[in-house]
Amino acid sequence: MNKKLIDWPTFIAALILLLAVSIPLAVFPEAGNEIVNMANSFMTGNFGVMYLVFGLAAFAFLLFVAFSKNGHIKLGDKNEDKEFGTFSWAAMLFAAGIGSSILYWGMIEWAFYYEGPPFGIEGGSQEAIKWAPAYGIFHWGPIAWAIYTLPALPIAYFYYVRKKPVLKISEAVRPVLGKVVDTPLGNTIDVLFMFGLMGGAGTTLALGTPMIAQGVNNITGLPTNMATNTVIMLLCTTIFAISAYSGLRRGIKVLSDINLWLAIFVLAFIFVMGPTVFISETTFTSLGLILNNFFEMATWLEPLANVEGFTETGFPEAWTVFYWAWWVVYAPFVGLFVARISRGRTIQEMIIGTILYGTIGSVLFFGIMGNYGLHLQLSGTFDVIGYMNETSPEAAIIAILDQLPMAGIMVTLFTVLAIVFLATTFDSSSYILAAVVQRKVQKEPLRWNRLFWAFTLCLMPLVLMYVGDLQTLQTASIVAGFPVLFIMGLLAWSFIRASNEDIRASKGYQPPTIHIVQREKRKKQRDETLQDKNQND
Ligand code: NM2
Repeated sequence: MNKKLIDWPTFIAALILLLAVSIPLAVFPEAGNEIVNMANSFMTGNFGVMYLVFGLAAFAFLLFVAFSKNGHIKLGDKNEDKEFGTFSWAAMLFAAGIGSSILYWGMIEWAFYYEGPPFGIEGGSQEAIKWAPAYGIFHWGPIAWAIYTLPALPIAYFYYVRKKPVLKISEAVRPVLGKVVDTPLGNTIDVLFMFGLMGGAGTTLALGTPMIAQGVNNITGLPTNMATNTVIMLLCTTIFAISAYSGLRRGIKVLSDINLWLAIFVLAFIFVMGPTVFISETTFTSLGLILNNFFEMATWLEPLANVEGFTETGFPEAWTVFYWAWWVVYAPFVGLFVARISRGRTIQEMIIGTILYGTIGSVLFFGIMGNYGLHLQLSGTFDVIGYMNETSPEAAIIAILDQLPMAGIMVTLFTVLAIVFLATTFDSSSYILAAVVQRKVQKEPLRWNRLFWAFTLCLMPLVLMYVGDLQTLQTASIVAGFPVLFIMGLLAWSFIRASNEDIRASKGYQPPTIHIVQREKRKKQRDETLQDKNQND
C-alpha cells in the first residue's frame, strides 16, 4: 500500500466532518431531530431564493454556452469519432446520475402534490389533480439536468481539449483560483464537495432502503424495522463494494446493463398492462402544463407567506428548493462521469444531449409509474392516498405495484431494480470519493480506499433513518448543498475563462497569462545575454 498516494488532509478532514455531524445525531436523536429541522427551516427560509436563482441561471448559462462559439468546441481531436453511440451514452448518463430515488418519487411524488398542491390550490381539488403528475416531471426536468451538466463542462474541457485529466473538483477550478488551489482552500473545496456528495447519497440511501425493505416484506414476510433496514443497507453496500472492488469497467458496466434492461422491462410492462391511454394523455398534458408555466414554476417562492390571511404551504421549500439542492450535491460527481463518456462529442452535443435525454428518461419514469398510481386513485380501484396516510409512502409504493397483473413477480423485479439502481450510484460515488482523496490516480483509485468510502457512505443514511422523517432526510442535501452552490459558480467561471483563453489564442490573440510567460522568457534571455556579456568583458 502506497501511503504517499493518499492526500491525508482531505481524507481526514472529510471523515471528521462526517463524524462530527453523524455521531451527535446518533447519540442525541431527539435533540438532533430538532436541530436538523431548525437547520432545514433556516436554510430554506433564508437562502431558498439562492437555490432557485442558481437553478434558472445554470439552465440559461448552459443554453448560452451550447449556442455560443464555445459550444462548437470538440471534446477530443478534430477527426475523433464519438466514443459511445448515442443510445449507450444516454443510458450510461442516466445510470450514473439517477439512483433508486427515481423509483421512489416516480411512483409516489404525485400523491404528495395531490394532497398538498402548489400555488395555494386546495388539496384534492381538480386543479390539484392537474398539477400532481406535472410537478414531479418538472423537478426531474431540464433545469435539474442542466445543474448536472454544468460541472461536466470544465471537467470534459480539461480532459479532452487541454488533455489534463481532472479527478478533483479543486483542479477543475484552477483556471480561476490559480495557485490558491495548492493551499488549504483547495483541500476545503474537495472536502465540501465530498461532504455534499455524502449528504446527497445519505438522502438517497435513507429513502431507498425502507422501500427495498417494504418490497422484501411483501415477498418474504420479513418485518420492516430498523434491523431489517440496517441489514438491507449493509447488503446493498456489499454489492456495490464488490462491484467497486472489481473495477470500474466490469463492475459498473455489468450493473448498469442489468439496470437498463430491467428498467425498460418494468416500465414497458406497466405501460402496456396498465391504463395505456390514460398514461399517455396525462403525461403529454403534463408536458404542456410545464412548458406553459415553466418560469412560474422555476421562480415560485411563496413570498407572501407572512401576510395576514395567507396560508403558507411550505411547498417551495419542501420541494423545489430541496430538489435543486439535491441535484447540486450530486452534480460535480455526475459531471466527472458525463465528461468521461463524452469524448468525440462537441460541447453543444454534450449539453443538449444531457438535458434532452435526461429529461426524456425522467418523463418516462414519472409519466408511466406515477400515472399508473394516479389512475388507481381516480378510478377508485385503490385509494393510494388513504393507504399512504395510514402506513407510509414506501408501503404505498409497493401496494400500488401489488395491483399489477403478476404482482408477485413485478414486486420482486421492482425490488431487484431498486437494489441495482442503488448499487450503481453508490459504486460510482465511492469511486469518486476515493479518487478525490488521492494525490494521483493510476488507472483506478486504491482498492482499500474505495471499500473504505463505500462503507463510510452508509453512516449518514443510517443515522438519518434512525433520527427522523422525510424532512430530516431532505436536510442532509439542503445543508450540504449550500457550499457546493458556490463551487458550481467557480466551475462555470473556470470553463468560460479557460475556453475563451484558448479560443482567443487560436485566433492569434495572446491571453494575458501568455504575455506574462513571454515577458518572463524575454527577461530571462536578456539576463542571460547580459551575464554572457559580463563574463566576456
Ligand atoms: N437526484 C437525481 O437517488 C438518486 O436517484 C440519485 C437523485 C439528484 C434527485 C440522484
